[in-house]
Amino acid sequence: MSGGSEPKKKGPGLFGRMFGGVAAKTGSQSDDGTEQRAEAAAGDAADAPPGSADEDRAIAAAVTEREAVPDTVAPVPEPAAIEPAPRQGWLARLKAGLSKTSSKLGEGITGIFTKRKLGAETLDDLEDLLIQADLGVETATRITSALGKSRYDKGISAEDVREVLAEEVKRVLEPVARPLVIDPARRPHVLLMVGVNGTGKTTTIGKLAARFRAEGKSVMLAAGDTFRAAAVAQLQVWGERTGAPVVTGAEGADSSGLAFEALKSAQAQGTDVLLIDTAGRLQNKQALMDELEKLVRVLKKLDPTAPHDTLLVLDATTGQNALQQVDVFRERAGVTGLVMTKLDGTARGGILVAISAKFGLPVHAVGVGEGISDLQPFDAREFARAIAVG
Ligand SMILES: Nc1nc2c(ncn2[C@@H]2O[C@H](COP(=O)(O)OP(=O)(O)OP(=O)(O)O)[C@@H](O)[C@H]2O)c(=O)[nH]1
Ligand SMILES: [Mg+2]
Repeated sequence: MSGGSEPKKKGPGLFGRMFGGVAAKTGSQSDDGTEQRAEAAAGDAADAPPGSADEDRAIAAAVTEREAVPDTVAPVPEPAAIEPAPRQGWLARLKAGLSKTSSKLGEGITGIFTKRKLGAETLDDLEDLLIQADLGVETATRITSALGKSRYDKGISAEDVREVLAEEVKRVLEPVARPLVIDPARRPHVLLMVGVNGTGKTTTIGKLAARFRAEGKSVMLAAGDTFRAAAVAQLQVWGERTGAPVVTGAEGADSSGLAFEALKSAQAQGTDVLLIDTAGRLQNKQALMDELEKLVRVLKKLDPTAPHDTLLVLDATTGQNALQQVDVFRERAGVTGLVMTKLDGTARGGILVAISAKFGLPVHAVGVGEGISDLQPFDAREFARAIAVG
């Protein structure tokens, strides 16, 4: 095994710089809430395509309903101390999470290439194995043709095959491994978090908020998951931990109106980053996907360039369904980048390779645990080696 197990240095580390004395802004954020809500409704009605009177009525109703319940903004706590991210340990967790995939691949490759020569038959078997590991037909074919064209005309060891696999997987992942870049010219840079239920959206928001705060940025969180009170409470805990104010609405309130208010407030305060949480939704639920489209439309009334990033959070244990999630969320919510969580569990990480080959969307970060520092930038080489070599 080569130097693949050695964590690559990534500058001073995401959490390396501690708070630079930048306190979260504490100005009142909902004192003109009624006006904002009215604006949201009016704006939406004005922009609605012809024949969408129903939608206008629905928005107006939602806004009226919200007016009956005063919105609150969680009190802003002192910024909590955030531990620097231990990068050693991270790779071990990634490897452990992907060990099921890598050992299955390893055993399979050993089985195929022990006592057999490289040829059409062994390559077919390898292709099947790679497809079973969720890597996708395109990548599987790419790997087998790379091997077919290789100099290994007679014997090839299982180790050699795994090295070729690592190299080809890295080649697929390298173009998509792109860090999340916050544009300092935008105040705020708006990040919208979307995905199916339970993938880790809220947790990822918390981890990102911690990272941005550690970089000295001011951060605001919007509790756009208004379906469950617990979801709001969960985000408030992250707000407390990271010293970021949380804009909340009443349970069942219109999430577009809430996002609108949060953006207006963040604009007024010159906040650097606004992170908007949304309720989990299955990609095949039309009404819920419509709601997400509406949320994006409403944000654009205040800032036509917002949201600046729409991140789809994928659960690494999901498998093939993740492909469909990307397809639909990209189409309906304009997803600009991906975050894959739970790579510390019994992950089926191969799917990220298939997704990358098919969609080419940036993969900004991966989650390897529930803790505040368990979100790391996506590293193509480390991931490829964790899958292929173990
Ligand atoms: N092991 C592990 N657990 C994670 C990771 N990210 C999130 N979780 C856990 O996954 C569960 C769901 O996370 P949430 O952040 O609530 O997910 P969500 O997408 O906001 O869920 P909904 O709002 O219900 O759609 C929680 O128990 C998290 O602690 C990760 O990278 N690794
Ligand atoms: Mg959530």
